[in-house]
Amino acid sequence: MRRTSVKKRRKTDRVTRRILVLHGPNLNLLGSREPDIYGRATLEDVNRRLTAAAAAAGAEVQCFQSNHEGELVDRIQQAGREGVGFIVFNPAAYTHTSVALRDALAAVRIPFIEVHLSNIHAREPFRRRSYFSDLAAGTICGLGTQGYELALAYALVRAASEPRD
Ligand code: CA2
Repeated sequence: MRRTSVKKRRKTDRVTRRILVLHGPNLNLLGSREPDIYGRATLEDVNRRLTAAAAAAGAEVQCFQSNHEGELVDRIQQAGREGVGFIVFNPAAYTHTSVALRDALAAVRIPFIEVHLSNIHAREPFRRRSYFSDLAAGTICGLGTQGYELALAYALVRAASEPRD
């Protein structure tokens, strides 16, 4: 007789339907300066759209922005403890500098997409180097705020293929 084993979900198991959207330094200024590079939508607009799209798909999105590297590290570690299943991350300027954030993501082993509003390959040469791209499930850049929505859509498709808690 074939036995089907039903794995019970533990509190610490990853739940892809719980998604963290992380924004790095200066992204709180979105919509107020440099609209030619970063667009006119505010961070609040972006977060509102993502929260609504996730809710419509039965998922939960938490959004967090910080200008401080350590706070972002702490938030990633917290996500590891909370069983967050997927991270959508725009590390902003830390993309090009932060071993600490890279190590935090590697430690929690939560799959993530790296998002950039601008096309970092079409700007200054120092923006081409990322400390995250090789760890990421994928990267999206140059598509403005739509990049976040596409990343979320990917996370939701992944969630749909996983068993419900
Ligand atoms: O294109 C992106 O999303 C970036 O991650 C944005 C970072 C930049 O350092 C990266 O190279 C690419 C800068 C975020 C600054 O955000 C602002 C938004 C509005 C006004 C001023 C800054």
